[in-house]
Amino acid sequence: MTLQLKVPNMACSACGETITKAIKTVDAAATVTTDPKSKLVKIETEVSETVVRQAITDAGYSVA
Ligand SMILES: [Cu+2]
Repeated sequence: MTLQLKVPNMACSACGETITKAIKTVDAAATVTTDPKSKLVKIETEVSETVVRQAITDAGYSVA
């Protein structure tokens, strides 16, 4: 499944890396693309959106 989430407080590519790592802790096989300009995070994953949202939140970011 492909998810597209907006993370307004992803300010730079380092934030994107932190978010990518957080998602990979819940799904090591996930493909994550982050764009700090558009604040969009695209995730190709087998886990549920709820789990991905929780991982991002736990890393200190908010999902719109
Ligand atoms: Cu940053």
